[in-house]
Amino acid sequence: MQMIEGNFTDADGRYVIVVGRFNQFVVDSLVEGALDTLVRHGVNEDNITVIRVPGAYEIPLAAQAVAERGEVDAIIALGAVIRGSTPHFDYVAGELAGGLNKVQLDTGLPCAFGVLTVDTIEQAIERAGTKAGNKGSDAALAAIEMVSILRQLGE
Ligand code: INI
Repeated sequence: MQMIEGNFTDADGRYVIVVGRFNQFVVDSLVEGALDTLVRHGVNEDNITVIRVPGAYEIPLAAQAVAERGEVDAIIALGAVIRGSTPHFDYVAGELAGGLNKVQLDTGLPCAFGVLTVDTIEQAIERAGTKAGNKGSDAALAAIEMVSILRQLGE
């Protein structure tokens, strides 16, 4: 039997964090978590780029531009989409998830999904470095793992 899984010991790739600035109070903690996780797993700070876009809706287009330019091993998408009293949430979150997945499938570049899609600000805060962990950190780990897996698969 052959088992292929990612490891976290040779995280020396080039990472781009694409972050939607909307709900910045929460999002800044996600960025902090992602940066901390990348660096503590051995990624050189010089190999990390942070791109700030207006909101989550803009993330896929920026991610696509990054992927097409090359010279990157993974993208980490961060943001916070918080439900309001109108259907706006569904459009933003839906287009974000579909668009980001399209980028990773079209280009073969791992795009980790670290965008909170929650009903309340409290739920967002819980997931941005308080009692439910830090989804920015989780997304960074997923990115490191996918880089490792794709390398083993010869990509
Ligand atoms: N963008 C977010 O990242 N989170 C939100 O909660 C949000 N809400 O609720 O409106 C949001 N909207 C902005 C959107 O992402 C675009 O920036 C905007 O529509 C301009 O294209």
